[in-house]
Amino acid sequence: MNIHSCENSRGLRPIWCAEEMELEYEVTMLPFPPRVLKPEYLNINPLGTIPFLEDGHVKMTESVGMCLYLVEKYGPTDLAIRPYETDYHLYLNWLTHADATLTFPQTVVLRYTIQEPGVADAAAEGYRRWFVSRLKMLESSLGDREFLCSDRFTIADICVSYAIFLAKQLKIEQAMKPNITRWATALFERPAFKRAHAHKYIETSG
Ligand SMILES: N[C@@H](CCC(=O)N[C@@H](CS)C(=O)NCC(=O)O)C(=O)O
Repeated sequence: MNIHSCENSRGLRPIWCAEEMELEYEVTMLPFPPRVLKPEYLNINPLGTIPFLEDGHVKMTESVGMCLYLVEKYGPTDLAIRPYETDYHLYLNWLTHADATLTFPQTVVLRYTIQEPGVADAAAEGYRRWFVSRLKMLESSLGDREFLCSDRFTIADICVSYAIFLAKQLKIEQAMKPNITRWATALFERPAFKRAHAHKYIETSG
């Protein structure tokens, strides 16, 4: 299995998941954005996005889908919640919320503050506020629990906490609300997260 990724990207989700499960996998680290700095990567993933997971005939472009793939294909693992568990609906909701509600506005902020600064400052500011206001559910849900579902660490924590990791990279300080900060700080102390985060891109000549 090979996961193509860039530093600090959503590739952290499947790599962190693979580390928690102690799976055998390889990582190919790329410069960001690979579609510009490594155009040959488009032969592997025509979208040019990262992460990209290859596992035999399996090819995937969605980081949340990759985490689901890993826990279902290589489980059983407590990182997954089963349909008969009380919090199954929360698990599905958080996994979808992670990208459909949280990282979607962050992508606009990233694009117009880092990749194309000055082109759409109002959009960047608007989506920054949108993102912060969409954190309400996360902050209130974490008021009385250590993890998002079923009193244990799952891929819902991995997928949602990436949005907080990215908020830090984007310097969206308003995201660091008390419950979110307590939860995310503990998650990012996990050895498997640290191992995932340790993958770095090394430039080679030629
Ligand atoms: N929904 C995809 C999004 C993938 C995506 O857009 N990744 C960003 C980085 S986190 C990317 O590849 N950006 C490169 C570009 O825009 O060229 C996922 O969750 O994996």
